[in-house]
Amino acid sequence: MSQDAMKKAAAEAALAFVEPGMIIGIGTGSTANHFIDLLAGIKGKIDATVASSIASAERLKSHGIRVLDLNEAGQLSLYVDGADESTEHLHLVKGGGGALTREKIVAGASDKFVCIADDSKLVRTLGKFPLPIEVIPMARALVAREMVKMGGNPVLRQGFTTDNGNVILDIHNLTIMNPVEMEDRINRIPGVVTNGLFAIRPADVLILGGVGGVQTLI
Ligand code: ABF
Repeated sequence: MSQDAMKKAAAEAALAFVEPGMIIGIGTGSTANHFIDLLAGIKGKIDATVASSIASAERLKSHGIRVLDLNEAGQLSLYVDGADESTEHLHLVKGGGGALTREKIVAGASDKFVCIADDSKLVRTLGKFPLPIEVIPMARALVAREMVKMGGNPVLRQGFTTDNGNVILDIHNLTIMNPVEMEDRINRIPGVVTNGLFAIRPADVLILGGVGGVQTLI
């Protein structure tokens, strides 16, 4: 079974959380893309979606699925998205695709966050995957210096601008023992829009596709 087939299996299992008339938050990335494509098969069942990126909004629209602005949608019942790393406590690192800020906003506006991934994303300790931080451009060097003080090795994501017009610093070499504390600490550095730790508001359900099938952690 390929890694992509495992992602698709996780996306398929997430369809069980879709209820009639829902407005659903939709994430970004290859696993979320599987979910979008599968959702197209039951699009008559839902009311609409809110997308965490321009790319996902375009994919949803190409399937004829209604996409709303979050401000008109109000509180969402469900948010389905991928991750770059997860612990068994459902603390996540996200943002490899650069959409972390919009993803965190949509997660914050959702009653239930179902994270979908292949089982290679399950780790004991977060940090092997470089932690993305979205930064207002004039604060790039300041934030980089502060992250060096925390033991990280910041690398500017080259040739990349977020949907919000900002830059991304990818922080290598972190061993994140306390994700809640680190998420808060990084967010307090001036110029940080947000960071890719989803620990203060973790996932509620984690669906992992693997060779033996799908497992669900709650
Ligand atoms: C988004 O897509 C992210 O937050 C994460 O960076 C990424 C996961 O990518 P993939 O589903 O392609 O593995 O959800």
